[in-house]
Amino acid sequence: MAFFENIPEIKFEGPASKNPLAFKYYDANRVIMGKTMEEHLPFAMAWWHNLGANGVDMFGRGTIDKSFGAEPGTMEHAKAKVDAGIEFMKKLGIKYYCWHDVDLVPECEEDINVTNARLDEISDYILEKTKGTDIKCLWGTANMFGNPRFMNGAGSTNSADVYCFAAAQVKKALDITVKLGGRGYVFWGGREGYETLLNTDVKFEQENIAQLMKMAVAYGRSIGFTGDFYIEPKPKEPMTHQYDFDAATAIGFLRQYGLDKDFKMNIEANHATLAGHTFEHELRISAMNGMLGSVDANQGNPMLGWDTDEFPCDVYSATFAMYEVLKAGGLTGGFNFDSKNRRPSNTYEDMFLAFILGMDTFAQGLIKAAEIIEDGRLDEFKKERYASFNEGLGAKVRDGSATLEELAAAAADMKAPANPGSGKTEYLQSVVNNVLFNGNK
Ligand code: XLS
Ligand code: CA
Ligand code: CA
Repeated sequence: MAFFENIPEIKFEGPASKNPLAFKYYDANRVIMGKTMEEHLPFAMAWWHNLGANGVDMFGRGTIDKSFGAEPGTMEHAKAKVDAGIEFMKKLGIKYYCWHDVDLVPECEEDINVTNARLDEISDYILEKTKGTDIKCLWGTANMFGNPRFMNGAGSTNSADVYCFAAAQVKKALDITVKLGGRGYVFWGGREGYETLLNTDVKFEQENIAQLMKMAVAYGRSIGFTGDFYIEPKPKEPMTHQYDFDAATAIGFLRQYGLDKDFKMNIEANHATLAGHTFEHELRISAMNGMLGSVDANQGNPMLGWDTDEFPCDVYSATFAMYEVLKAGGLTGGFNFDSKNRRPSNTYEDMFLAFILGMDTFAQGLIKAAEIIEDGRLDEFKKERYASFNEGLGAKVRDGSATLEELAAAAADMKAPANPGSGKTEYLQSVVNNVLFNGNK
């Protein structure tokens, strides 16, 4: 059964096309810096938003019909979502998908064994339906934030019983990730944080989270999971204080508990901006620590202070992000559209238009980031800017042989340093604009 009968296969038609159901920039086979666009941009569909989110918000009911002809909450509906998802991905040429356990099947509140049996059944069904295609899992995760049992946290809970359920969900989600050939496994600490220190032992909670992650690594490796574990940082929402505030915080945590060899970052653009950073900042911090794994591709809304998960349309942001990704040599994961249609964009066609927007935005970002690198002016300026560390005392600082005494003696000789030189922010911004709009008359 086809769900999107009126939607054709989405093809590349080029920037001059006015066809809404065509790519203007994403040309899967176009080669940029030695790789095809498809290789640079392993796009993924987020099961929860695309097949689940129906437009419900704090103030109103759903506006978008995601029943796909079946009764929500049934296995029939779970299977209809698989069918719809595969048809959707095929029409867009998307090869990956991401999921939480409870996006795949309805959870049985009374008995986790029933939920687990449903996960076995749906993963068999996904494998059967994707056989002969190149559609695969990018990453899986356990939803350890929605169920009321996690109200005080999952790995950070005060209850050892709840902790067992968190562990059981992680174990099962890892089984299914491996079964579906996933590249990665995500920990997003939705409830791993606190509201008030008056009731919270932060050290105790963080140690328990680390222990859950250690057990996950041990188990994952024992069942043949060779991919990366990811932490997905987010500073707030739902908790007031979330432990994985940003990449720097999460990387410090992983190093402290000896988890840094198995974990990388899954950087979400909207979470970066909630933390008061740019998307590219979070990518840079991850990459320079050897921990850039995967990306949740979306954007926030600067007018609103929460996690709006909008489809990315900001070409500047995508360009700066792709500059970081290209400099880092690419992702081991992919670009998961953790993005949802706006509530009034409530047709099936809107689902496709949103992905076309997101894929074209990242394609434009890739094209322009490669042009910035090939242009060379930014890299050249940066190299020059630090040139005083190439020789003399600067070089001794870099190789670790300088002492505080000799630097102080040099300062005494100099009496005052020469002006360190202009940072040239405005010039560099104009270079970026020049590259971005070099086709304009
Ligand atoms: C929520 C997060 C979540 C993770 C996976 O803000 O983005 O969806 O990506 O649990
Ligand atoms: Ca996310
Ligand atoms: Ca988000």
